[in-house]
Amino acid sequence: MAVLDQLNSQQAIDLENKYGAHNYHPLPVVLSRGEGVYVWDVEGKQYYDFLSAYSAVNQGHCHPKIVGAMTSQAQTLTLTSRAFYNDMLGKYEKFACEYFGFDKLLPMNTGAEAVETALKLCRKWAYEVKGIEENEADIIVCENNFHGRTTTIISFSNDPVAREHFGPYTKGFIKIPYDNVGALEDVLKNNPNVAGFMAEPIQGEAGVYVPSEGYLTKAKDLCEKYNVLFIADEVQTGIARTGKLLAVDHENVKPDVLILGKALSGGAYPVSAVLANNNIMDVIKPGNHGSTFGGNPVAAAVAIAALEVIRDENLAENADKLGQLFRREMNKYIETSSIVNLVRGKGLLNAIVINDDEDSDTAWNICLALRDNGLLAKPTHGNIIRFAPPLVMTEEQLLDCVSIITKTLKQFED
Ligand code: IF1
Repeated sequence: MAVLDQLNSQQAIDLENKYGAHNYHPLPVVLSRGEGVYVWDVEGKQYYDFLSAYSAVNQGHCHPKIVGAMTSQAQTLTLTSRAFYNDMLGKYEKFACEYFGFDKLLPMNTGAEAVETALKLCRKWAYEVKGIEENEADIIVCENNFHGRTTTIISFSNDPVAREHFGPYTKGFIKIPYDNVGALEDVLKNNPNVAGFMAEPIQGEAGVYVPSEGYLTKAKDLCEKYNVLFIADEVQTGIARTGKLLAVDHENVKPDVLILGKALSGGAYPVSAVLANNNIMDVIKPGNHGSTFGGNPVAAAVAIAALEVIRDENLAENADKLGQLFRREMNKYIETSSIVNLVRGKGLLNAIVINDDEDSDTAWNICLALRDNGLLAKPTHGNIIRFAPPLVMTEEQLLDCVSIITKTLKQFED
């Protein structure tokens, strides 16, 4: 078999099982093409993509403007490393800083790298600006968080599957319940060594938990009161996914440090970023931090195009409108459903809770049936199914998806 021979689905799955580390348990479908809201498997069957690569493909698969920018730059200059300047990085940094309203941007590649960058930035600011004793900085995080899979990040995870047997763990993190202002204030009041508070404005992997109205505002106010950096991890909720450019925009909250990834590139290329104002970002000096590919010319060209698409195609407004339609239509079904308890979310980041135990395989079986009916989604934890289609979806396509979802769920009704 030549390496690029066309495979059928089972052959592709067998190759991955034989030669690939088993660090995922994918839904059994083998995709070979994507365009807009659709993907096709190797046998040519078409599906609606209702996961968008966990909100990385907000602009739709293979968006021509993004692919065009990537192709053009890839034929010109792909990588210089940061040992030298290049003519794309400064343009991207200026564009993105003005786009999100910050003084500076530190370019990285993956979401986890950007989270690690934000944690290092927060600690250095704490020692050099706030004046916390060296190596004593604490950063507050939330229970049931998901910020990536590096050793430091899983050190403050409470997901045993992500955390166990990867010790020893990094110190300097305090966990509090999500959406609990009192718990945040208690820690801030009693711990002078807190450098920052990092949170997802909506907890994605935990099951699309939307916090109470005003939570982000109160959290930011407390951070200001106690001179602590508010770090918003918008890797999944950002880039128009929740119906605003950023999820924090629903409360007009400006984080001290903003973490972006995923749809910052429209899913075409690994691009992530940390944004902050000079009083914070200027603690970073040459040699403190970086990455071979961070800020490369292709990433810069792709990110500019991806952000222009979000703006020019009004994708935040579309996500807001279609998200309301989706929850309205799903709630009509839920009124008479024995299998779904509720639908929750903001914009086009939604989830349904299946009326079965956490460790049942009902949600998984529902996703297999959705696949057979032409729509791809995957459970988050246990009995919760996340629904996150590309933001370029039309109302007609969304209603088609709602009918596929409700028809499929009815197959599991008592
Ligand atoms: C996988 C989860 C989602 C993220 C937030 C940082 C990162 C992520 C809020 C790290 C990444 C991805 C990782 C991907 C599946 C997906 C995921 F299921 F893992 F938890 F979306 F909820 N902050 N989330 O959601 O970004 O390093 O991956 O670029 O690991 O399977 P990354």
